[in-house]
Amino acid sequence: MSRHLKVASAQLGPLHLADTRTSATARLVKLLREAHAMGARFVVFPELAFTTFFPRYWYADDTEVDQRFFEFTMPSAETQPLFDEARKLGMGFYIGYAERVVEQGRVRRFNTAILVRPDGTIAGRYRKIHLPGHSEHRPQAPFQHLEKKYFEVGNLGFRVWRYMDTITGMLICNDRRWPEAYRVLALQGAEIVALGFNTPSENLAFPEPPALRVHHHLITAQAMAYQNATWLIETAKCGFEDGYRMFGHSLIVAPTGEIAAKSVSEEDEVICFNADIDLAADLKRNTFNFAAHRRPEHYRLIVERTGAEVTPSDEP
Ligand code: CDT
Repeated sequence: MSRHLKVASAQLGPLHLADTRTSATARLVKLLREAHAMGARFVVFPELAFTTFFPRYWYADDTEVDQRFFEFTMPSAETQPLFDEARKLGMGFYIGYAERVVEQGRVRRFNTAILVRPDGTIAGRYRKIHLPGHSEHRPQAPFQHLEKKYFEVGNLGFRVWRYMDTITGMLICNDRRWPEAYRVLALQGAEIVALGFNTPSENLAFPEPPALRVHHHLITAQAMAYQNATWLIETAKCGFEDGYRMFGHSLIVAPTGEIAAKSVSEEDEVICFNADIDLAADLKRNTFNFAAHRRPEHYRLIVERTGAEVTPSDEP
């Protein structure tokens, strides 16, 4: 008999600077209940789900940033109601937040996601590895993308966990543009990849039609799910946050590369699908039977070289 898990993506509309963690948590609890009413047992919430997408703002003072946006503990008094409600409903969830920790006597800040079991305990933690944007203030730009200022590169690698009778891995936002991240999860047997995102509708680096940005989001999601034979749940925080727009298009993608469900708004919205976790079995036994077909001896450059170098062959 094949395994099924009813999964949901709980998209958040905008969170403004004036919004509190308490009000964000109340919205997350409402979405959790909605997902439960739809029959879902696992819910994926967005990246940095308790605050506005603050890397768009320059703050010189770390203490202010810590107080406004970073979580010193998870859960905290303000975020605890989400954990309590999930435990009451017997639901697992993924959620992203700005994590401030002291490790070996040093303050460290990460863009983090956790996987929480239906009993409220934390099964896994992932700290974002691909940090987009810049670290210096660009006062001329319409907004900032300061992930390289506010966060360190994650130090926990790409991992998967036994979770709700599946093998589940986590990624965060920009990771979805990098095939290497998914492949490392797939090589550990990932059956589900959960990912939250905040993607500005406008490209800071060069002019790009907003529709093309959505297109890139969709084609990467479909390709990554198929090429790695995993279910993929990608959840947006979106809409106009204090006037800065981010797109929605939260997704549940099957291992076949088909979009099983997609959000239609840029507001709080739940989408849900009863995922057949074993749908990937044929792909994993055949087309993407890694053991039979991968040729890592020819992939060495992937780990030996970071940036592209023009190195044409002298041989015909
Ligand atoms: N949050 C995050 O990582 N956002 C980035 C924006 C980069 S613009 C190409 C993303 O990849 O969606």
